[in-house]
Amino acid sequence: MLNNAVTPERGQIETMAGLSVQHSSRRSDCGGSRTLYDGSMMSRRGFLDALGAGALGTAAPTRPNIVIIMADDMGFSDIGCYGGEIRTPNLDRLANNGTRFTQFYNTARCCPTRASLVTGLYPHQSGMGHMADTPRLFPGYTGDLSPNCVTIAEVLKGAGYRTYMSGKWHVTPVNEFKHNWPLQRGFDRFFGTIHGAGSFYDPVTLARDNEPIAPGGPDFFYTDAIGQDVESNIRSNPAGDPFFIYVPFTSPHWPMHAIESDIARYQGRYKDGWDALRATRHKRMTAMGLVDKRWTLTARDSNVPAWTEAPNREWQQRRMEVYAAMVDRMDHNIGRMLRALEDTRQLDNTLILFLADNGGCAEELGPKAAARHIPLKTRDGRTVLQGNRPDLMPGGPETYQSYGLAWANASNTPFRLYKHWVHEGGIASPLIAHWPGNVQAGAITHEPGHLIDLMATCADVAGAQYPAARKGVPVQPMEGVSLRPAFTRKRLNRRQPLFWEHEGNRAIRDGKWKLVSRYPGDWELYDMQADRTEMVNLAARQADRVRAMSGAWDQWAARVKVVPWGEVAKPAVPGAKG
Ligand SMILES: [Ca+2]
Repeated sequence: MLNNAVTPERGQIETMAGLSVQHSSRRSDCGGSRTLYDGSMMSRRGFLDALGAGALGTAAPTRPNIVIIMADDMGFSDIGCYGGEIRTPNLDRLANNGTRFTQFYNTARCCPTRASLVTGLYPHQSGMGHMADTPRLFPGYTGDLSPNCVTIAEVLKGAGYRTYMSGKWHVTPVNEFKHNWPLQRGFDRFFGTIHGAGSFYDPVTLARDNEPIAPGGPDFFYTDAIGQDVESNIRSNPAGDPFFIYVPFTSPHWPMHAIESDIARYQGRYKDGWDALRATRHKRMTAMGLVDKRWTLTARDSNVPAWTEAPNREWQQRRMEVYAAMVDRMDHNIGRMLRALEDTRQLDNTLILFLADNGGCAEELGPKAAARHIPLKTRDGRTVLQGNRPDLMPGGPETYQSYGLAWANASNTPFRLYKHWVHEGGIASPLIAHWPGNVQAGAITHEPGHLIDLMATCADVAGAQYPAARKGVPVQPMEGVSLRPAFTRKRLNRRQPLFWEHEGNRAIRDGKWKLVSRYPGDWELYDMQADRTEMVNLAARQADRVRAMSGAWDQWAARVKVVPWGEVAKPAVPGAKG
């Protein structure tokens, strides 16, 4: 068992920003970072740089820039290089010149994924066992980044990196306190939203650095604004200083908002419906080597009608057209970043990672979902007509709809279930790694990876030391391993299974075996080599394996402070919504 927290050890140095780093080559129990040079000294210099007190431009030129780009609520099969028909030439280019992971995992939901990504911990260890919007008194469910964790930005800043973020934060509650806003969590600059959802024309909680701001001119569109900010940061970064940029787009999370000229590109593209789409994507994914021929395509969700029997088919098509346009626009802005990297001659010295925060989202939006993120009026004064109403075509600022269950089912081809669940449809994500000369071009790796590995990967490639303490508070050891070996088709050095818990849904992945349950259901056991689409439950036939794996899950759950969902979901205040 891993320790939950490390205590300060001899040989630590307290940096000026409050992080303690170690002289020794002590590793985290799960692998941790390789120290390429004296991390403590570099950390000290990095913080001096960040404070403007050190010599600028002294960073070693070999340290790569790191850019992590994330989509929001996007299925495994949506982008072109993962079998989708959506036009994503820039992501496809990254895939052609980089490596695609077929078994990379997120944690099924916005807040837990973001917290796990930035801290290298399981969500509950970071305080984000559930959502920032529903804080609870349990330590793993405060809905706010814990004091005893560090972010990738804090770690890389300690190694002399410039740190930028453009996009959705969603790891601290929206209130008057800003203690866990990006600038208080290691970022030099921030543009984006603190909350988890919002209009693309008028996003709620928009901020620059530590101050709320209003959207720009009448043509403001959030996806473009994020791309513009990233481009600006790349072009204005001081020459010679390595940078870390975290780009969590909100696309294609609902509401289905897209620019009309983008939607037009997909007009009629979905006239054959979701059944044909699932079959076509599955065929393409199999031909690409992303999906094994032995895996059966899951059946259409039992709550989805056959396309030929579906009502409102014009409206249904439009929902998916808008969704595709949202992904298309995100890709367009990724192209803008790539051009900026090329223009500044940094593309070859930049590790780019692209992933999604959870699988396709089956949530249907009702007409009365009053919420912080839904504007009452458009910026030009029209009433916003919220909810999935077939009499209203989505896309414009006066609409507030989702693409719904049937299309999410297609997004997650060939898997079953969705965002929220930890079956493959909820947690399987594309992961593209691009770094010329360091990541094999045009390759596919089947090594399982997880969000917890991104901290270890960043620390590894940056030569940064993961600290033992932050502001005098011991920091938990990171949980993941560096993905770097898989960049050149080597095995990862993982010595622990991977684990999940979200809203009572549970899973453990150990080698080829996955034990998974859908709350409040029983454990199901799958052989992921033979059956990654989770069609043949082997639990009854392999009771010993179920017992051993469920026991390991129980130990993990106790260690990372998982609380039974029935307890968590009880109203925090009598009478409040649970
Ligand atoms: Ca999400």
